[in-house]
Amino acid sequence: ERAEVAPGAVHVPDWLDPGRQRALLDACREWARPPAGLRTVRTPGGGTMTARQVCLGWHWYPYAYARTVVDGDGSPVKPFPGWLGELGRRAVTDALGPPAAAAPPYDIALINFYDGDARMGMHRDGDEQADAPVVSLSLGDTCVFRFGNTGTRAKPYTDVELRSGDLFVFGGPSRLAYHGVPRVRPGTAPAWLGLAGRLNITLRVSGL
Ligand code: MD5
Ligand code: FE
Repeated sequence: ERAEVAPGAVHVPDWLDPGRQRALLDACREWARPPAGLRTVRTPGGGTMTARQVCLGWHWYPYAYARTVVDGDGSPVKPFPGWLGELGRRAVTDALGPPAAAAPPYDIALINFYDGDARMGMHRDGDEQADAPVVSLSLGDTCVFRFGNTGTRAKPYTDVELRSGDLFVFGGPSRLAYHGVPRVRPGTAPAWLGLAGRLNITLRVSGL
C-alpha cells in the first residue's frame, strides 16, 4: 500500500522484499569498512550524533558536503554506485508517480546506523543544492519517525513507525520539513535479516 502522510511525503511499507533487504544490508556492511567507513559525526557545537554514519558519492559533515572524509580518516569518499541510483528512481516513481521532466541522477547516499539508544533530533535537510525528493529506506529494527512542519521545529507532529523494508519519499512541499527519530524499538528486526539495530539509507541529489 501507499500512504501520503503530508503533501509530497509518501510512505510505502514493505517496499523491499527480503532478498533485496539482505542484499542492501550486505552492501552497507561493505561500505562501513575503512577506508572512508563508518564514523561518529561531531557537530560544530561540540555534540556527538548518536547514529553513526557512512556516506557514498559526497561526504556529509555538519553542515556541508565534501569529496573527502573531513571528519574521519581523510580518505576519498566511496563512489555512489549506478544500481543505487536506479533504485532511487524506481522508488520515486513508485511513491510519487513518473517525473514530469527528466530528473537529475541521485549522487549521494547517507547511511545511518542506529543502535537501541540512538536518536535523531528534529532537523531539516538543507545542505543539498537541488530540490529532488529524498528517498529513505529502512532496515532492521522498527523506529518511530517524527514528521513535523516546514516553518517551525515545534508541534504538531505526525509519528510513523518505520519497519524493515519500508520506503519513505520526501518531495515537493515536504522536502524541507522538520523531522527526526525519537526512538528505536530494540529487538524488532526480522530474525532472517541478521541485523541488531536499525539502518537507514537516504538517497539524495547534491546539485553540486
Ligand atoms: C532516518 N534520516 O530515519 C532519517 C530518514 C537524515 C535523516 O533524517 O537526515 O539522515 S530521512 C528523513 C527525511 C529526509 C528529508 C526530508 C524529510 C525527512 N522530511 O521532510 O520529513 O535516519
Ligand atoms: Fe534528515
